Amino acid sequence: MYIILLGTAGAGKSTLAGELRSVMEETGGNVAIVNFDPAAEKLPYDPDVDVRNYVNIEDFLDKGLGPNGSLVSAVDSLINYTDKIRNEIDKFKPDFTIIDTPGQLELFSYRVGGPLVLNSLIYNDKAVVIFLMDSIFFDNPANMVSILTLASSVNTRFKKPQINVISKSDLLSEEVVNEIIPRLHEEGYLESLLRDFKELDGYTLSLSLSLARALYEAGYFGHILPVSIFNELSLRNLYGQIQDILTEGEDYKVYDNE
Ligand SMILES: Nc1nc2c(ncn2[C@@H]2O[C@H](COP(=O)(O)OP(=O)(O)OP(=O)(O)O)[C@@H](O)[C@H]2O)c(=O)[nH]1
Ligand SMILES: [Mg+2]
Repeated sequence: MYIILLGTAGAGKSTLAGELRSVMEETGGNVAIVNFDPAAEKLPYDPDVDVRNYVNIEDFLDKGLGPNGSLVSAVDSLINYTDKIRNEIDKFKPDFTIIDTPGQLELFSYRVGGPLVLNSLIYNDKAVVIFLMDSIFFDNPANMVSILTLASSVNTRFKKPQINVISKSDLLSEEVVNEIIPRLHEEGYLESLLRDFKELDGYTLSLSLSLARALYEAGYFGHILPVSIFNELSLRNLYGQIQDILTEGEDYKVYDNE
């Protein structure tokens, strides 16, 4: 079973990969981590499987591509190695495999290559997407709409069960944690925040209101979970939600939009 960590650059994916593995292994599970970032330089964990052993970002840079184009091409080229990578993962016989992806989110939210490669790797196995929404986006309601719209875009690409995590939640104010986040799923709440927020020009307000309405109408507020690596309970809550979706009780298909 796969846990795919996705999110904007610096949202905390790699750090969460290592911390989540520790919490998951406390209960006796066997967890493998795959570094899926061909351009990663330093990782805060020791990867069990590493795509840097299959593609070399320098080869793409040498062909004259810039750093962003090189990463896109390097990830696309992983399609040639997904069988080998899966075999390598299977040798660990993991209960769960965490995939740590690059922060260049366009790979997974707008292009076809990223989802294609990951779906080829996952093949017939179950998978959950953890989308990390950096806490910096929760400073005002227009930014909340932007990041939730991006989360919904990832969801339409992958069509997998998805938990939207607010990462680095230790950096949020108490008001946001205790009063705003718990109410986000209430129909119309985000729109009321937008109307009360006086700093938006007319165009931004009108566009944000329409997007917020569309998110509610699509029923997009299922799982939003604040998580901090400094709060072990939040990591255990995340693990609990992953288990609910992948292993326990409720039918996996309930979350599967396919
Ligand atoms: N305060 C706080 N900082 C965090 C938390 N999680 C990660 N960070 C910090 O956020 C920064 C970025 O973390 P990474 O794990 O490298 O983020 P990433 O999403 O893997 O970044 P890219 O791979 O470059 O996209 C690091 O300085 C981490 O120490 C958290 O829960 N709280
Ligand atoms: Mg990273």
